[in-house]
Amino acid sequence: MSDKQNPPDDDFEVGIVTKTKPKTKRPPLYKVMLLNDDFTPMEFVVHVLERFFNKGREDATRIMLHVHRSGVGICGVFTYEVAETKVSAVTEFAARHQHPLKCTMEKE
Ligand code: TYC
Repeated sequence: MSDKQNPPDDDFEVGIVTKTKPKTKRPPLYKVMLLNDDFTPMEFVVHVLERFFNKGREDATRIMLHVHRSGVGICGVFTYEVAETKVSAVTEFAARHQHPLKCTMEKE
C-alpha cells in the first residue's frame, strides 16, 4: 500500500548499532600474606594455613616453607571484608598462642 499518508517501507532500516556492556563489575581483590619470623614454629604456621585458609597438609607445608625461605607468601585472595576478617583472625590466634606471626593484606 502506498499513498501520501502511508509511504512504502524501505528495503532496509537505517540506525545506529549500539551495544551496552553488561554492568558486572567485579569487586577489587586483596592478597592475604604471611610474613616470616624467627620464632613462630613451622608446625603452627602449617596449622594456621589449614585452619584459616582451608589448605591441605601438603599445600600448607609448601606455602609455609616458601614463606620461611623467601620472607613472604600468599595464603589466598579475597574481597576486602573477607581478607580483613582473615588477617584479624590469624593475628589474634597467633597472639593468643604467644607467637609473633604477622599476617597482612595488599590490594592485588
Ligand atoms: N621461620 C620460622 C622458623 O624457622 C617458620 C615460619 C614460617 C615462621 C613461616 C613464620 O610465616 C612464617 N621456625
